[in-house]
Order: sequence, then C-alpha cells, then structure tokens
Amino acid sequence: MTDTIVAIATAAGMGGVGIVRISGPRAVEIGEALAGRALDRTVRLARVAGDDVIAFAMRAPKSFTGEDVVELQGHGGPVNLGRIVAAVVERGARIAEPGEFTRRAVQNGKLDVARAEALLEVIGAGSERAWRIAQANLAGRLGERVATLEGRALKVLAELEGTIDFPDEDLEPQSAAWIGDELAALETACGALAETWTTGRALTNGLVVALVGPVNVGKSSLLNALVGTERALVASTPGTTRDWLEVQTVWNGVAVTLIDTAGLRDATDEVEQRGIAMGAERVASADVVLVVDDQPASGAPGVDYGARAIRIRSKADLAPSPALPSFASSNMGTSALDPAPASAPSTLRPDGAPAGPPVLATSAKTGTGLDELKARVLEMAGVAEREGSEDAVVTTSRQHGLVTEARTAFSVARDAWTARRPPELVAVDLRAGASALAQLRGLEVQERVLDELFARFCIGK
Ligand SMILES: Nc1nc2c(ncn2[C@@H]2O[C@H](COP(=O)(O)OP(=O)(O)O)[C@@H](O)[C@H]2O)c(=O)[nH]1
Ligand SMILES: [Mg+2]
Repeated sequence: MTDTIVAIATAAGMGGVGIVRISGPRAVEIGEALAGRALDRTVRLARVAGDDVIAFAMRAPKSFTGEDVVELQGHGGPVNLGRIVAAVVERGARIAEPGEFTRRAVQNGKLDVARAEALLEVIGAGSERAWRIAQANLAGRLGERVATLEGRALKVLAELEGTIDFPDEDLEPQSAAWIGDELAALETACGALAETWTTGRALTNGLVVALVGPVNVGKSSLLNALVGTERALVASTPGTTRDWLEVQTVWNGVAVTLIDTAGLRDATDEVEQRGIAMGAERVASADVVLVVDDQPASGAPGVDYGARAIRIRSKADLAPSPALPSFASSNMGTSALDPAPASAPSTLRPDGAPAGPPVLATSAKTGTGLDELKARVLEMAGVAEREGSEDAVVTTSRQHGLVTEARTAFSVARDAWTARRPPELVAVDLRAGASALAQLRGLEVQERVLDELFARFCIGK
C-alpha cells in the first residue's frame, strides 16, 4: 500500500501561519485522530500537538496529489510546526521526500511533468516575465503544444504501421505526400520550440551581463549608472576594481546580474591578478559581454566575445576625439548609436576588417545611451518583448534536450521517407520522436501508439 506522507508545506522559518500537509490513504484517519473530530472540506478548529489549528480534508481524487489530503494550519514557526509533524509521524505517516507531493500528483495524472516543472518555476520566479511564462506553462500551454505535436506524430505513425501490417495494400500517393509533409512540419515545429529555450532560459534563470575592458574606461561608473546606485567604487586611479563584483537588478521584467570586473592590464599585484582570473571565469559564462572603451579607435580587445559582445564607447559626454569630429554632440537628443565616421563609410573599418554591429556611445555622467544599452542587451539575449511572446516556451534543459531530440528524430524520419526507405525504418525514428515528446510531458508513449493505431481499424478487422 502507498505510504501516507507528511511535510510542512510553507516556507521554513517564522510566519503568521504554517501549513502541515498529509497525503495518502491514511491521511484522513490520522488527521481525524489528531483533531479529535471528523474532517471534510469544511474548515474546522482543532487542537493538535498543543497548538490551535484549522483543519480540513480533501478526498481523492479531488486534491493536489489526487490522494486523500489533510491540511493542518497552525501558527508558523519551526518548533510549533515540527511538533505537529511529529504527532502525524507518530500515528504512522512518514516524512515526505523532496518533491514527493508533486510527484504523486504526476503519478495520479493530476499534473504532467512539464507542468510540475512550471510549478517549481512559479515558486522560484525572480521576475515578472519568468512568472508569466511559468504560469502559462502551469496552465498547460507547453504541455498542450507538445501534446498536439505528439498527436500528429502518432497519426503519421498509425498510417505507417498500417502499411507495415498490410504490405499488400499500397499506400495511396496522397497519403504518401501527406506523411512527407507532416514529417517536415513536425521537424520545423520542434525546431521552433527548441529555439524558445534561449528566451526561456534567460527569463527563468536571469541574465548574466559582464563589463570588461581596460582600466579606467568607466566600467564601474557604467554599472552604477545602470543600477542607479553607487554600488561599485569609482576613482580616477586606474585599478580601483581589483576583483569582481555582482549586482542584481531587473530590466523590463527580466532578472539581470551585472558583473563588474577588474580592468584588463598587466597587473603586477598578486591580488589583482587573482581578481582578473576570477572575473574571467564569470565573464566566460556570461550571456552578454559589454566591451567598454573610452577611446573610439583603440583597437580590438584581447578576447573575442563573438556574438555575445556589445561594444561600448564610454564617457560620450567628454570632448570629442579628433579622430571622430563632433562625435558626442551629434548624438545629443537623438540616437546614441555611433555614426560611421565620414572617412570610413559603409561596413568596412579603416583597417579593412568587416565592422560588427555599431558601437554604442554611453555616458555614466549624463545617462546617454543607457536605455538603448539595456534594450540591446535584452534583444541580444532573446528576451526583448514582442508580439507573440505569449507562445509556448521551453524553460528547462530537460525540455530543451527532449524537443531537440524529437526534432532530430523527425528530421531523420523525413529523410528516410524521402529516400523511400522501408516504412519500418521510418517508423523507428518517428516513434523515437514521439517518445521524446511524450517524455517531455512526462507520459509514456507505447500504450497510446496502440490506442491510436487500433482506433483506426474497424471492429473485426
Ligand atoms: N566624464 C565622464 N567621466 C567618467 C564617465 N565614466 C567614468 N568616468 C570617470 O573615469 C574614471 C574611471 O572610472 P571607473 O568607473 O572607476 O572606471 P573603471 O576602472 O573602468 O571601472 C573616474 O574618474 C570616473 O569619474 C563618464 O561617463 N563621463
Ligand atoms: Mg572599476
């Protein structure tokens, strides 16, 4: 028989109230014995383990876990709630494993795995937009999207299985074309879903944005200006920032961690060397790297950050350099984009190398370019808000791995189909794709393939 489990459902520590949740076949029996009265969905006062609690019972399957559940709401506080839990355990329940209530909800069909993941994300959401995606997925948006794709895959599979089981009956050309189209559509749809991971990951985990560049170019000043407080030390002495510093902030509903690093220079100081090394590790895993320089033409930095880099020309309020006449003033009140110098128009730099995206001019002093900078960071990380951002989004590497697996499987199946390989072989990959989607939701595929298949046959055939 299934164990009856118990745990404190509210956050650890002190609080006005705290909830002890009991789930399993003996939940009501134990709850009633402790409360000294019958329990149902009506909220009732009771005295349990020396505390006044309110108690109620939810009968299977109408509860979160799908089992009988009793909730005892006592006064918050670890000792008080611990005594209630101990009393429940004494009556024969055991302490729940981490996530065990949710796991039982999944096992009892109350929740698929994708929604269970979303539930964790609702609880852990660090920003408004992470919360919105999590709530949408908890409501089933991702699960429904995946279920739709899986359903289409199973239909194709059923069609294929038919040709395998009855090889004498030729597939109509129409069906053959339909199978090819469906396989291509499945590949595309899974590819598109896999791509939402960029957004899903950034919103769920937050973005890491690092500032790098030579000493004294204004990295720390820029960080302070971006978060609106004097968080990093600023001084005219080069080498003020000797290790790295992290600051949390929120931009347009997205959690952002800004990292200020020690400036790049040949440090002789051992502490500074270690600071530079530690900063470099964090920069290596940053989502976006702000490559800061206060000289417009001081050349490329030592490290190439590729597509993660946004190049910044800092201190745009200072007198324009002779190399770029009227640089700063030309930007006042308009775009903060660095205009291409007249001598080097189009896409080539003076040295002939292809230019990357335009350098962004900023000033920590006047605030020029800061909004543009934030917008570019969000755009680069794939979290700029746009129409249609309410679509299904994958938010865990598990989901991403499985949807990528499905895409690959459908792609292989489509190639095999196009090359007129035997349907048995095509079916193998198609089944693998459908299975990956089923796993994404957290359901098994085999039974359902059979259901789908036999649903297509008349009785007696
Ligand atoms: N005029 C002006 N000076 C700046 C600006 N940003 C930084 N500075 C000055 O440049 C010097 C170095 O700044 P800091 O932020 O410590 O540079 P870091 O070494 O790159 O972190 C300080 O004297 C700052 O006041 C800016 O936007 N405009
Ligand atoms: Mg600094």
